[in-house]
Amino acid sequence: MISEAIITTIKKARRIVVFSGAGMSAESGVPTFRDDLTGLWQQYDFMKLATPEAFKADPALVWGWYEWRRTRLLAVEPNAGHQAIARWQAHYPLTIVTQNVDDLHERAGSYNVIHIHGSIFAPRCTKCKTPYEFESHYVQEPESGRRIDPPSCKVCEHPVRPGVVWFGEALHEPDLRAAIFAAENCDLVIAVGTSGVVQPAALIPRWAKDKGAVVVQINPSPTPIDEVSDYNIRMTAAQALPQIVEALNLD
Ligand code: BV8
Ligand code: ZN
Repeated sequence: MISEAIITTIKKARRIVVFSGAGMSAESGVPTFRDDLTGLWQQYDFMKLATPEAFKADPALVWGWYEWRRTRLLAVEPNAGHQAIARWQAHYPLTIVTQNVDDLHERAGSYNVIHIHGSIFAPRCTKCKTPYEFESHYVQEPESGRRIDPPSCKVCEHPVRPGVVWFGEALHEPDLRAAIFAAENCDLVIAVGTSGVVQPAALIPRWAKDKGAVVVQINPSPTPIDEVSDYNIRMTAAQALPQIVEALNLD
């Protein structure tokens, strides 16, 4: 049960930031990065695979991994946590800053989602940056995964790359600025489903706190965000968020 003190604090908020990580999508059946990589990628460390070096060394392995993740994402649905946030956003000024490269917030009905680590649905040319359009039909990649040569750009023939921010790459400046602006101008941050490890994203709750916001964390496990959070709800996203939105008596 979420305490009355937390609900009262949330009810007072007028400018809200929801900062989500992989745990937000876990109850939709999307493995978090803490879960072991499976299939072809079992023997790889996510941190080494999600890098420009890995793509340069073996583009087919990395592109195959993203296609495996993308096609599996097309087969899952937003969970009750995504839906609760979308309902909340229909009544309050609420900005979503997500580290997730999936589109589950949008598919639940949320809008203006800031993807600070990019999107798996927005590949682009490695050379001229032209966005690449996926074929409309898709075949879900086999469980075991496979190497797939990245497609070539339709404009300049160079290889296409996933539209995500890899480790060692700078975040897309406009997205980072929008996220910082939202954090520094809100009065409540809900940090949900993030291990609070990846920088600079993990600083978002701190930036908000430094400007006077209240920080509420939703995560079954402790994280470094515990150090800045005013309240910790030790529940999952799909358990806690519907309870919070229910208590707001929105409709
Ligand atoms: C940068 C897109 C500088 C890709 C991602 C050494 C060398 C190089 C860089 C570094 C280095 N040391 C530090 C760095 C910086 C590095 C970094 O932070 N490394 C850390 C990990 C040591 N950061 C970077 O490289 C960033 N760029 O610093 O650039 C620069 C500047 C100028 C010029 C050049 C460079 C870029 C980082 C972005 C990496 N890309 N994603 C892809 O998806 O393939 S990060 C990726 O991993 C996710 O986006 C996410 O951010 C992160 C995983 O974190 P979480 O989302 O928190 O997920 P996780 O699985 O970790 O945790 C899940 C949590 O949910 C857990 O706490 C769990 O308890 C909880 N949970 C589980 N189930 C539920 C739940 N909670 C609620 N409900 C549930 N049901
Ligand atoms: Zn090109």
